[in-house]
Amino acid sequence: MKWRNGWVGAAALILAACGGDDEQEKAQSARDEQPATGQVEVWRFGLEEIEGSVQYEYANRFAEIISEKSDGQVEVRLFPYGQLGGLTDIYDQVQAGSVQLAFGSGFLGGTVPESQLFSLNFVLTDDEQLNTQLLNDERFRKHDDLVDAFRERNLHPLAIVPEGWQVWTANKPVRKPEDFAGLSIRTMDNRLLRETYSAYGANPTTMEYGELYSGLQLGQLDANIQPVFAHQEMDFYQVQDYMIFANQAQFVATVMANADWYDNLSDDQEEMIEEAVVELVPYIHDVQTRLNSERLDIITENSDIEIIRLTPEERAVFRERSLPVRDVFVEMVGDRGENLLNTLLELVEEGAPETAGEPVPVTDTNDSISPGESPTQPELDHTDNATDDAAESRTRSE
Ligand code: 6CS
Repeated sequence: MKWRNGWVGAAALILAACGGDDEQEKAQSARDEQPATGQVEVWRFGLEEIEGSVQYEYANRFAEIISEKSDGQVEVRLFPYGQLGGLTDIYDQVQAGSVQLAFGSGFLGGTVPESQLFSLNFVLTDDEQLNTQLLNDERFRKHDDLVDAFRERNLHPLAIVPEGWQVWTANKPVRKPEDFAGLSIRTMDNRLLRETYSAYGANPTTMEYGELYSGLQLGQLDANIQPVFAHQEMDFYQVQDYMIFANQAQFVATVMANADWYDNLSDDQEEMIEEAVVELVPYIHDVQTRLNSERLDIITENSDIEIIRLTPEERAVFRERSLPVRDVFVEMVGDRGENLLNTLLELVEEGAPETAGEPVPVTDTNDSISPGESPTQPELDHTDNATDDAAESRTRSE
């Protein structure tokens, strides 16, 4: 299905216009879906992405695992992007409990400000596989400050899902901050991203995901930031001339549950969910690397888009510009955010996940991890990324 007409945005507006009554109807219909004794229980899972995406593949496998573990007593029903309205409509609905589970990424910053941590650039390592492990290390994934940040908004965080590098596209080449001058770049709706791209010299502009193709096509925007699979899936690459790999950040989404709903699950059900999200850590890493690589092939076969890969020296210039934004993050979200940032930086420096689910090996090819094998210590080389950051921490100015 192609989304270039931006009708998701229209659907979002219509849903938003329906307001509270609509929310109540959805909550009622969700209650109606719950079983009488002996019937199948339905868990509704809202996605920020369409079928064929990383989030869809994750949720689909999650549904299979839950069905198996519950002997068919629980059906996880997926609601791909557009079916529940726009991005913030999804978050509203999981907070209200009309949807029990949902993904939340960049736009979630308005609901859970601490989640903007995942938007900071040059915090993680250059190794995607290691990043997936670090983010799902229990010392981070179950950190009290992360859990509290979500629970304060009636949400409960379950898993952290990196979906690949955030890759820039633009209608002119970008190799240094000066090249961003005058470029209107679309960011997801959070202040951290706006601060970051202002620091890079661009003009950040927020726009709903479903309206983005039109925004690029009509020239309202000059540049975009997405993982490769999304540039292809949503046709964005067709209206851009350059694709720039700076490896400055992963696209990171969280899987979250309505907190009241989660608290009322049986111990067995909570355990099923925990086992599923642990099993999905290596699974989704494999899926995202495969999807992003396959979709890059499609993009290069079907277009003349020029691929630019920044050199370490070029990346270092952007990294330097990104560092003060860490202080903005801490100013915005306070001690909780600072603790989380420092925990993540410490894990990055340590580079050895304690419990990213099953022990996760680092393979030679660096493109596949699987459960059940002993982890090996990776040779870390974060010369221009984050190893030097734990010492530097966020408080360079202190
Ligand atoms: O840019 C966005 O708004 C969306 N991009 C992706 C890859 N997933 C969801 C997110 O909302």
